[in-house]
Amino acid sequence: MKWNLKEIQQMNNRMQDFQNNMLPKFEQNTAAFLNNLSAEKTLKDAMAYSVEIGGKRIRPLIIMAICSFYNRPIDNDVLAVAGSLELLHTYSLIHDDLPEMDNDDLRRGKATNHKVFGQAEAVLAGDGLLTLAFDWITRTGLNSKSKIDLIAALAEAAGPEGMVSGQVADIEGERKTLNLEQLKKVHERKTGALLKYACQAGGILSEAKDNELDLLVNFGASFGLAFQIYDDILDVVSTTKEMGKAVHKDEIENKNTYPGILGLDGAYQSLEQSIEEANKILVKLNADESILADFLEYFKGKDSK
Ligand code: GRG
Repeated sequence: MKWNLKEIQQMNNRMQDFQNNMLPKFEQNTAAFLNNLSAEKTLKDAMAYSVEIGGKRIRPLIIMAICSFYNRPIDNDVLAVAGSLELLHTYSLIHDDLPEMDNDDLRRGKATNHKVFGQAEAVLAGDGLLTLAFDWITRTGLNSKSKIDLIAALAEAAGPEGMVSGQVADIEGERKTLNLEQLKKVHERKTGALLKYACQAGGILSEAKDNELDLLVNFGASFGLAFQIYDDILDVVSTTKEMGKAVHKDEIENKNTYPGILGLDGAYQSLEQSIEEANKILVKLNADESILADFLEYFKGKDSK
């Protein structure tokens, strides 16, 4: 397979239409909610800065795609739940970029939060976004069960049983050489947990049946794994300009990665396997020809093996 970054990053037309349709509503709603926040000006500015400088919005798009698959209208409740996940994800990026963690100057093509607002403000902007994420779910017009299910699932995904532990394991892993199973476990929590939650949230909002919710969560897990492998591959094969963040850091910092353990070809093979797993789950959901299948195109060049 000859992987061409430009082609890999090209979405197909249906996905492009979906994004053109969904993202303006999402951005408008999220910005309006943030703007209405009654908080210290610097805090509000720092929070809005990192959310509004962009990002692919993959997690909210997954939520909206699952709702669309179930013909659940993309109303203000869906937009709030999708927005709340982007707030939480953005908090994790702000904290990850801090000097005490990954020490990055560039994120989403712009200066990182602490470079613009200072370290204390960046920590607090992250704290604000994390807390606000849960607040936005409580303020929806959803029924109590859906709200509690969403809050519980988000807390599990983002908290010490999910992303936070993944981040700790990742930092500690830098001092040792991990095997593939150990690396997979780190990433299931660090990157996979929020992507799994995105699928779960879409299912909860759409009142999917229990067996379908299970399949959606499994899809999220395979998608999350593919997402991380792809992120590792892009760190090797892409440029800072293309990515909007520093690249080649994994090798310089001796990080445990899929290309590091398996070689670049091996990493591509693993990526392919995860995509196939995810696609098999979509078949079980009768969703393999739906917009959800287009998310898998995100990882593929047009000249796939
Ligand atoms: C600080 C608790 C805590 C967790 C940080 C998100 C994270 C955990 C670390 C980021 C480091 C990293 C590069 C992870 C790999 C995959 C990943 C989560 C990439 C960033 O997500 P994208 O690609 O970013 O969706 P955008 O900017 O498009 O939203």
